[in-house]
Amino acid sequence: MLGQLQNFVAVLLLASCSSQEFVGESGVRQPGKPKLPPVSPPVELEKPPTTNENPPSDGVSTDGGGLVSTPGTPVIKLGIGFNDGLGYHRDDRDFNDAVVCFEGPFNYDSVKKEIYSAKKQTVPVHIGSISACENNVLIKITAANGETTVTEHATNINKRVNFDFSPGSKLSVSFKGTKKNKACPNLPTDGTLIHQGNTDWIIIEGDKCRDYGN
Ligand SMILES: [Ca+2]
Repeated sequence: MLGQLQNFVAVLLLASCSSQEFVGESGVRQPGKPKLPPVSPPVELEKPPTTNENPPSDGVSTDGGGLVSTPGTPVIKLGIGFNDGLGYHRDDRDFNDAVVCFEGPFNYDSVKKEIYSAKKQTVPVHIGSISACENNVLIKITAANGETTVTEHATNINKRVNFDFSPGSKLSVSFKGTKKNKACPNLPTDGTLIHQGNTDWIIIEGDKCRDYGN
């Protein structure tokens, strides 16, 4: 009886052994490798969610409200150039007679000509002019709660001035003529403000500061 049991166990062991060998052999003989590709897609599937996280930080331009405080908002350089010779027969329209340039995490809507600060920050703003005509620039910063500060500077100070921005605050730049000559016959010197959205007088550009001129 014991002998029979030993034989039975031995048969079981053999069967088990040959079964493993058979699996092993079949794995070698059969072109089992095509089964590998289906294994890798799950790895690729992990990538799309990572990619989907990018669009939110992609919001360089504001979506109208502009009250975006996305931590990922990239630093942009903006140059606001003023051309004071509108109407002058030799007007070069170089938009470099006065400039306001700065950089930081801002959202700029190039259609609405609106600029919003993406975060709380202090930004050195370059204010300059080397025109024969003279003008001031008004820097208006409107916080998300409506609180507004306006400061006025002669553009020919040619230096950087620090401005404080709160998250979502809006920057509005206007120029005001103070002294004209024949090269800027239409520059209003009666206190009229020329806002940054007025493309006859002003250009707003990325990565360009026209801090040169005549
Ligand atoms: Ca000019």
